[in-house]
Amino acid sequence: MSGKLHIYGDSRSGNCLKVRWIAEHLGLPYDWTEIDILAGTTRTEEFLKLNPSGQVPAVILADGRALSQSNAIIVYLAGLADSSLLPTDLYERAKVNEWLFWEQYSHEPAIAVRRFHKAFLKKTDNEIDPQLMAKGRRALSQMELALVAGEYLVGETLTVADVALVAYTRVAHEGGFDLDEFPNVRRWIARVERDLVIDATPETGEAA
Ligand SMILES: N[C@@H](CCC(=O)N[C@@H](CS)C(=O)NCC(=O)O)C(=O)O
Repeated sequence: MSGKLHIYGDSRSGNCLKVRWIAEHLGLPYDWTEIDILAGTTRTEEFLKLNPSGQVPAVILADGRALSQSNAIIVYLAGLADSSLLPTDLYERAKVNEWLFWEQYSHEPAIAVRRFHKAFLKKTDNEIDPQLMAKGRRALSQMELALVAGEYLVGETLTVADVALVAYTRVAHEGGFDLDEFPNVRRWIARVERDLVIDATPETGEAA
């Protein structure tokens, strides 16, 4: 046990970057072990002891306990730091959860998965399930509508909902999605990238 947060992640993965951005935004010291998901490192016996789901991100907290699932990790870290990233008002907090669950069910499985097939596995559009484009566009349209009312997804400041959602939205074009169709979403991406001090150019241009 290092006494410091330890993140196991693939730096091309939005789910993993959520955790890094939160740690950096909150000034939490951390170590990072790079895990190459394409090399099967998440399936080794050693890694499966850390996260039986065989997925990154996974963390060992400063107190030695393990945690996985990107959104569970970022909520925990924001709570630990008593940060405004997690609203104290119960309704607002529930709205944050609404977005976090929605991200994992209706957004990431379409936008991140299509991107993975296109940018990582180099599949042609014809080889990719057409449902992914349709579902991803529906998700982007829902965000576009939500962002008519405000600058952030919940309330008037950055929350973990924005962090979770920006991870794959900002690189949706790598999955073939045209973000020009969603001007509110584009402005929100720039705002969240500025708040989190994320370089607007993705690390590799091809992340999972
Ligand atoms: N719901 C999980 C999804 C994690 C996930 O899909 N991780 C991918 C990388 S983005 C992974 O580890 N893939 C490797 C594998 O499944 O073997 C989360 O939010 O943490």
